[in-house]
Amino acid sequence: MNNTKMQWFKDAKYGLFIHWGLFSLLAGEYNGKRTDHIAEWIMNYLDIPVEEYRKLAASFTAEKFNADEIVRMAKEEWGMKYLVFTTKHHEGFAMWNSGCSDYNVVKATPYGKDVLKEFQTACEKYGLALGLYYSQAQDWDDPDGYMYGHDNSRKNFRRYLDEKCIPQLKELLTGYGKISILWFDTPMDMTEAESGELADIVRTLQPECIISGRIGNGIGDYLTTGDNFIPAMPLERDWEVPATLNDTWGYNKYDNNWKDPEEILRLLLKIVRRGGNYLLNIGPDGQGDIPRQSIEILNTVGKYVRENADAVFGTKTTDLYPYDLNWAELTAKEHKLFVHVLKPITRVELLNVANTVRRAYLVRNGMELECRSRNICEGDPIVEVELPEELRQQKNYAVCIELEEEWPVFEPIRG
Ligand code: H79
Repeated sequence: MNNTKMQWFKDAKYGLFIHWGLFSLLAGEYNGKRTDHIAEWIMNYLDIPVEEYRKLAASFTAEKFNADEIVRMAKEEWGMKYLVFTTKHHEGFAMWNSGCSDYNVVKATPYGKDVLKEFQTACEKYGLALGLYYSQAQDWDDPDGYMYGHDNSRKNFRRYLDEKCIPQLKELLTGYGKISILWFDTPMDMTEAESGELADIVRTLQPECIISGRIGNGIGDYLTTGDNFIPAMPLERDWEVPATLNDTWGYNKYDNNWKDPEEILRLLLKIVRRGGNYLLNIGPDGQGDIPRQSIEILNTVGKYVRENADAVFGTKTTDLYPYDLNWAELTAKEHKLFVHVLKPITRVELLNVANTVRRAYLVRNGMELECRSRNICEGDPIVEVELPEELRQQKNYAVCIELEEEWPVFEPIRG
């Protein structure tokens, strides 16, 4: 893989996924029936007829939508480096002014503005890389698009590709400035030739644009893990975890199963430690308003990420530390071992770390901390950092231990 092209992605670590479409208006409920599955699948799951579903567009007024504010928060409050927006989800509705399908946000809704253009403008203003989600195989509106759980055998998928998918892909890659990621999803039964055809279009029109693993047939530029699934160890290739803050991507007013911000922070650090990126989702409601709980979670995690940016960004994967620490996550870069302290502790004790330590400090303000390396009575090496009284009651801070050696040296457990 061309390393220069992937470099920004390797460095980015943390991004914002935005699921917004006509499904957001239903908010997990249609004709008194609720879905207990991911809410953007409601058309499929509750078998809503195309003509009925299309009527939703008439109530898309998006009075609360503010792309500038969402992107500002992502960049300035949440510490994120890129954004991926659902330009067309499986429902088939285009969130931009598509020339080849009037079933789009400009031509079919009272809102009438190009949502993607608004995201492009905001991303350029704040310096966030812009990625586009595009459901390339499933299209529940087009008679020839795939639909999971239905008989697709008599469909003319080629016609859908030629008349909708490929023309729309070209619009997305030529009308909205620099596109950093084309985030394909659910390849279904697409052949390697079909996936390759889409990849060639991306690579011809925007050679720097990277392609998500879900283009299918193993030809993406990086691996996309299962939704909300986190690899247990570093992987050979670049990778990204797409994840939700509750149990849905598209807005569902009945889903209150919000994750704890501390859990999200721990998962972010695990992912970063293992060399991946975390693409965290928000699902604005039908008006374009972001659930308050999402904002609160991302604000909390964002404060930590911004205060401890040196311990998150630019870190590299290293050998695995042999002990499971329930109070900390570790990250590292050249000559630095970062200890992310996630529970109150009396002192930092890292058994089987065999480095010579130069100094230690609190990442958020540079405060010097007393540290040493020695051997305990069983003979194993240990690195210790003393914590002042006020830190002992706290959690969620990072300590940097500067190392004589370039990388942490973790000794195996010998017992
Ligand atoms: O965009 C998000 C999801 O809509 C999409 N990928 C993320 C990023 C996705 N597409 N497919 N899947 C996720 C797998 C979904 C399977 C299921 Fe279902 C959908 C399980 C429950 C709803 C299909 C319908 C099987 C049972 C009901």
